[in-house]
Amino acid sequence: MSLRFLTGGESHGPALVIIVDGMPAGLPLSVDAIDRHLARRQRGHGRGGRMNIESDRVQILSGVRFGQTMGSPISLLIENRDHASWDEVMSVAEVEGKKFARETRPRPGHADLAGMLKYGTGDARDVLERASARETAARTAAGAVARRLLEELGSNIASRVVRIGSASAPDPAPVTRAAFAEADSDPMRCSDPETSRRMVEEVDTAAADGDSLGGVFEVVVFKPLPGLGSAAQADRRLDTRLCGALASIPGIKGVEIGEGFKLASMKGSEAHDEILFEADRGVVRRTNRAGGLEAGMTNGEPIVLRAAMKPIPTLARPLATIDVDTLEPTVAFKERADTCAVPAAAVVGEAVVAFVLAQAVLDKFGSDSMADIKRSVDGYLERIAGLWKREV
Ligand code: EPS
Repeated sequence: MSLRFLTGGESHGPALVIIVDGMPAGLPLSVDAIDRHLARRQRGHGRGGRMNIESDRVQILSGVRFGQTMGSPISLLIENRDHASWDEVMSVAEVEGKKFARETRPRPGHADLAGMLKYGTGDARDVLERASARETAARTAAGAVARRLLEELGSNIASRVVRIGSASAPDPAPVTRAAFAEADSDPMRCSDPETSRRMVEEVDTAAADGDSLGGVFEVVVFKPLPGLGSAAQADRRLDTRLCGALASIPGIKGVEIGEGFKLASMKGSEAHDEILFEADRGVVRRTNRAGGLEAGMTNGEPIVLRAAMKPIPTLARPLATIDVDTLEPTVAFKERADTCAVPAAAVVGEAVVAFVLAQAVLDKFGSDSMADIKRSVDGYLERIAGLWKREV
C-alpha cells in the first residue's frame, strides 16, 4: 500500500503529530481544508469540558508548497492547549522533589487494566494518555488530507448519527445528500429533528445521572468510483479495510456494511440489489442493501457503513474495580470525560473511511502525480462508459 500515516502524542502532552506518507504531488491542500474537519469533530451535544479548552488547529510542517502537495511526507501538528495545565504531570524530565499520585484504580471498559498488565509501569496514566480518544483529532487531520484527494476525483463523504442510547432515527433513514447536510448542523449530527430532540434529552438525563451513552453512526461515500478494492486476496478486499478502519476508532464494538445484520434474516430474493440498464444512466440498481460493496469491491453505488459505539467508560458515578496496589475492592478513578461522543466519532469515521478509500484509489490509478492519476481515472471512466456512468 503506497499511502500510510502514523500519529504520535499523548492526550495531555504538548501536541499530536501526524505524518501522512505517499500522497501524490499536485493535490491542492490548505490549512482550512483540515481545520474544518477538526472543528466538526469538536462539536456535538454531550461533549465534556475539554472541548471548551481546545480549539483544534493544524500546522502543516512539510509536504505542501504554494498550496499544493509536493509528493513528500506531509507532517502535521495539532497543539494541545490543555497541556499548559498538565506540564508537570506529563513532564518529559523528572520533576525534582515532586511525586505525583499514580492512577491505580482501573476503569472498566478503558485501556487502564490491560495496559497496566502489558506495560507494567504501575500507573494507568502511562497507557490511558495514549489510549484517550484525543488521538482521533490526529486521525481526523490525516483523513482530511485523504478526503481532498477523493474530492478532486468527484467523491464526497458524510456522516450522521442514527441512534443514541434508546433514541433511534426512523428506519430506513433516507440516504440523500440533503439529509446528511442537515445532520451536519444538528447538535446530535442526526438528520431527523424529532429523533435529535430525544437524543439530546437522553444525553442530558445521562449527564445528570453521572452516566454516559453510546450509539450508532453512519458514514456514506457519495459517488465512489466503481472497481476499487479487490476480490483477489483477503487483505485487499475493501470490506476488510473499511471494517478494520471503523473498528480502530476507540469505543467501536460493531460495524455493518449496507443492511449488515438485517441481511442475515432475508431471503436471497429479497436481499440483493437487482441490476437494470437505462440508456441515459447506464447500469442502475433498484436498491443498495449491499452498501456499495460486492465481493470486496466498490460497485459504484454509495458506500454505506454503520458503526456501533459503546458508552464512554469514564463515569462520574464510577463502577466497581480493584486497587491494583492493595487488591482491595474500590471504585474506578474519575476524570473529566464526555457524556456522549457519538457525533464526534461519526466525523472520525468519515476520516478513517476517507483514508482507506484514498489508498484504494492510489492502488488502482497510480500514486505520484495528481495529473497522472486524473488522466488514468478519465481513461478508466471512458473504458466503462458504455456500461457505467457517474450520476451528475
Ligand atoms: C478527547 C479528549 C479527552 C477526552 C475524550 C476525548 O480529553 P480529557 O481526557 O482531557 O477530557 O475528553 O476521551 C475520552 C473520553 C476517552 O475515554 O478516551 C478528544 O479530544 O476527543
